[in-house]
Amino acid sequence: ERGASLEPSHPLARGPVASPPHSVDAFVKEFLRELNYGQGVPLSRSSLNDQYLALARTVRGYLTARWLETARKRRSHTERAVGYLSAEYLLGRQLDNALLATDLTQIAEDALHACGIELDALRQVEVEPGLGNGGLGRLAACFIDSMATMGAPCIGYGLRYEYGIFKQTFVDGRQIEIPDNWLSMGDPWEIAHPEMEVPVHFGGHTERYVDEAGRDRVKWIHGWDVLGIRYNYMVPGYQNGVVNTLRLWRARATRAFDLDIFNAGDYAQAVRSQTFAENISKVLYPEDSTPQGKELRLQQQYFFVACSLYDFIKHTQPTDFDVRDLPERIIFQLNDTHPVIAIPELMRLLVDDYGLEWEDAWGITRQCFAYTCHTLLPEALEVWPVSLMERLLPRHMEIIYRINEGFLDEVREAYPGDELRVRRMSIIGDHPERSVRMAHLATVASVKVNGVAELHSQLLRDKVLNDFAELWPDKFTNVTNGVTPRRFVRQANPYLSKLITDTIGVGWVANLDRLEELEVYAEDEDFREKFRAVKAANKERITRVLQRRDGIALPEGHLLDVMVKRLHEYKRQSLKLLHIVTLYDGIISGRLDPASVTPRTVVFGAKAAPGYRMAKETIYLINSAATVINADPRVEGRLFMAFPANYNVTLAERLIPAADLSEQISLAGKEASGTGNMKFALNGALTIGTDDGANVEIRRLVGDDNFFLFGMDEPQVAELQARGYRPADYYETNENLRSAINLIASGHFTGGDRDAAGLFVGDLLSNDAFLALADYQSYMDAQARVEAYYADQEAWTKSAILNVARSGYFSSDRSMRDYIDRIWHVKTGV
Ligand code: GPU
Repeated sequence: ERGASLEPSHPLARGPVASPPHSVDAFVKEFLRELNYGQGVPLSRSSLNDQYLALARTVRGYLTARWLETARKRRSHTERAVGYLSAEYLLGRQLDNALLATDLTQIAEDALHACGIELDALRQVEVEPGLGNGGLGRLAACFIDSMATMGAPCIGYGLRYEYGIFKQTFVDGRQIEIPDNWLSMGDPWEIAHPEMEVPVHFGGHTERYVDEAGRDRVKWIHGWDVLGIRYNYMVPGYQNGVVNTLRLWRARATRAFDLDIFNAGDYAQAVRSQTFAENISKVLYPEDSTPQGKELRLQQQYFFVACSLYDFIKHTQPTDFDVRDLPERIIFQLNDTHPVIAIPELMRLLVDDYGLEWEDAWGITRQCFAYTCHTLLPEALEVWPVSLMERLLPRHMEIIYRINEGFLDEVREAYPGDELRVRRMSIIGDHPERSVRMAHLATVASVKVNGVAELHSQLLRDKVLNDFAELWPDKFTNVTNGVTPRRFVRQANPYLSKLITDTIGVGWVANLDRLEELEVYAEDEDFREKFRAVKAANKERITRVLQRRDGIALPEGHLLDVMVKRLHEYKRQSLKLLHIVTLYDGIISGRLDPASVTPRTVVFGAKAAPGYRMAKETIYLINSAATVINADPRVEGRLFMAFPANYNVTLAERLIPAADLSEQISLAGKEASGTGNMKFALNGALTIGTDDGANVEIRRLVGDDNFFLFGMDEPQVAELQARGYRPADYYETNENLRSAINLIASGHFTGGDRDAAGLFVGDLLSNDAFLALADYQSYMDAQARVEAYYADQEAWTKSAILNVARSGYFSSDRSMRDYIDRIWHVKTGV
């Protein structure tokens, strides 16, 4: 057939070209084609990177056919979709996930083998896209994975940062940040569409005018603009043929902008202004749960949200689409307040561009958004100064004022004369400067507001957003977080996965409730032995990984105690350090017989925000203590500390399956949910934890006997703080605590330098905002229970198995089900 017959209606022009066949031969052919014609090298002269890129593109080819088919199906009906708006997606490596989703792992392994290449060697080449800080960004990645696996229509929208979360290294124990130039070797997973430019405007002023119909209208006279360039990433469902889309935006300078200046004769200025525009998607802000209020950050937020709304309306809907139907087509989920500027942006589109009446536009907008809050920390609640908003987004500021007017009228009507309440609830705050409270704006405009674990949602209703919950009780709901079992069990723990499949059969990977069927095997001695063998194999694997990656030599036969998460005072890495130092101090002072101490290796993984002093001091102290304790012969090898630098998703996948003990020790009422806690439980670690976040639900499900609870609960914390907390009281009355703190203060770990520990010790004794000293004894007691229980390996293994069997609830598939039933009401199975 001649090409001339390929009219737009021709099947070959309409549908996707078929996926390459699922066979080793076909895979080899595709791989060599990618190598020869994609990379431009013969196999015999190809580098490891060539081979990785060719492999990734080969796998991508298999995904593409499914992706086009999914998109075609989605276009053919008008079902509502989810637009997940998130400033962060902490994806982790893509290759294994794509292979697993398409069931190509074995075929790829054999095909590469035929070419004389080890798949494992190529896996190592992949640089993980670190487009997120921690839990919030990883959650977004788990959610889009689950939506694809459930066959639910979902587009993830976000930013394609040129530099992701910094790479951490240690120099003399101190954190040094290195830019994460993750794109430098080329990203084979992205599909760029540089021709599909989306214009985004900033600055300028607004003008009033009367339109042809005699109506008062507003025009935004822009100050400057940039273009949004679309990058697509495929999000494969697990072996179900569905491939959804993650759409990330990159900023590029407009040509007109450059030309104006260029024509004015200033070439250097033209290039500089280009850099200015492109800075918007340059780098991920590395602060986790503590926004810095930087102008560029607001630019990032508006940029990606403006691109996404425009894209959804103009590019994914039919040309005759009526914006009044928007609520039937989309629900935008706001991942924390970072994308909340989407609310006034949609109002602007509807009122200024589509000419809708304000009330009609507001009626539509109020149906299109739902808001997830991820924190209880007051310092994490985003506010933007009105002065900055007026300068950068003058029209949006006007719209926010008008939304606020209408809202406050509603409050006054519900609570006549209660002006104090009106001020508390206002979207505009006055102290310390006039600013927009993004959480209030989100709550006012959203269909639903949810917290991320039961306790968190309850505290949101009762404390942080209490006034709003009183006004609109039905708006508030809970959706407990979850994690994807594909990445965090099936891929990360192949040994456990095989044991599970051998025991209960296939099917659990996309239906994690089926882990319940393992419950009876906790009583089966033979199964317990196999389960221990899995843990032992995972420990051997992490030993190899840490040796190769960090030059760390883990001791053998230790209880593996792991604390991995961002470094934050509320998470209390300080308390973990006090525990280790107490044991060490006991040994070297002769109060504790080393032979009575359970051999234990404590692994830390944590990045500190570059400007967070206390967090960085804590890292330095942990590293210092590790150096001293690991080298001290008096310990007789029974304590070992490891702090591999640059904890990331890739390391998490290796470390978590090997852990015996999961440290979840935040101050009660501070950790919104936690998701690492779920990953550990699912991989058969026991948790030592406070009554905080999702720990509460983990403990309820796995049972008190299989969880080490310690510390105050949230009401007790509130009570102690109301009474007036004095950390020095605990120091003075607890001998072990005092001795451990004194040892740190003496400079024992810091080469005799007392000042080096000064900030840490000084704060603990005089401030201790997160009550580490108050929970210290309870924590030490719980750790003693851990030691005693670990001595009984049969009992420990039973508990570990029950942790796995009873944690199916924490699949992000279940979270998605809950979002769909309670908030989104979208159809699945497409
Ligand atoms: N979280 Br706010 C972040 O990772 N970054 C943030 O900026 C904010 C919250 C985390 C919570 O701290 C954690 O408890 C939760 O599990 C996670 O979001 C996902 O909901």
